Amino acid sequence: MSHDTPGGLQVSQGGYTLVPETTTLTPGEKSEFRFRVLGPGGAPVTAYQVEHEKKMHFIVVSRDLGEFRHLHPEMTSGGVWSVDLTLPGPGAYRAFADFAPEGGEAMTLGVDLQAPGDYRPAELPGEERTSTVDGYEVTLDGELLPGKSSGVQLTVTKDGEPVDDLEPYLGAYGHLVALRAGDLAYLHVHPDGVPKDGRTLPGPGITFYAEVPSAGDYRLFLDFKHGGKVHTAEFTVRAGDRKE
Ligand SMILES: [Cu+2]
Repeated sequence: MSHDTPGGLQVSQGGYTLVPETTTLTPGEKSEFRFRVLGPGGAPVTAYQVEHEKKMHFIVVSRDLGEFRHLHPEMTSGGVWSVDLTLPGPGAYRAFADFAPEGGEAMTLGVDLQAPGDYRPAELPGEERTSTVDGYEVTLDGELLPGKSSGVQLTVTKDGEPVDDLEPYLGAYGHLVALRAGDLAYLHVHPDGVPKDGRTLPGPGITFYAEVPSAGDYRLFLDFKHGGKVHTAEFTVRAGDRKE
């Protein structure tokens, strides 16, 4: 893993540029969002590597980190990616394209989106290690250590019982996105183990390895699949608080 600028902070990086057809959307209205990635020669990239079962992961968050969407656009002709997108309310949003061009390195490009209207940004919730979503309770254990890879474990329960039959989602039992509060730096987090590797159980625990670039607050979004549906649990974790 490289140690230069974190992902997601730039719209253009290493010769690749994220080009949305529009950056202003009507709040609360579903629209087709289209974008391209232009390569070093200026032509749209049409060949991508599959990562976590998809060629393109598209994440949209509100700038206050209160809203999170993890979408998988379809590639249409000419390297144009298309996805149905609803920005739930007025405000400023950040969209991330997480991909690896064929023959190139994985990268995450980011661009601002706007939904006009009055809004009040929400405060980032304080550190919280338990998240409730769709009747599931998810607990996060472990620390994020600045500049160091560290393991965090998420444990899923429902009605007080451990959930031990998680369903594979994007080639793992969970998919975790971590964003730094303040600038929305986008961090790659890697699951430990994959389904059917002979050692990775389908819950209730899911282990990830993350390396955060600095001390501070991070918002974590865990997607997991159970009962045929994808659920997203959200956490605030403060990195660098504890002495080693
Ligand atoms: Cu994805």
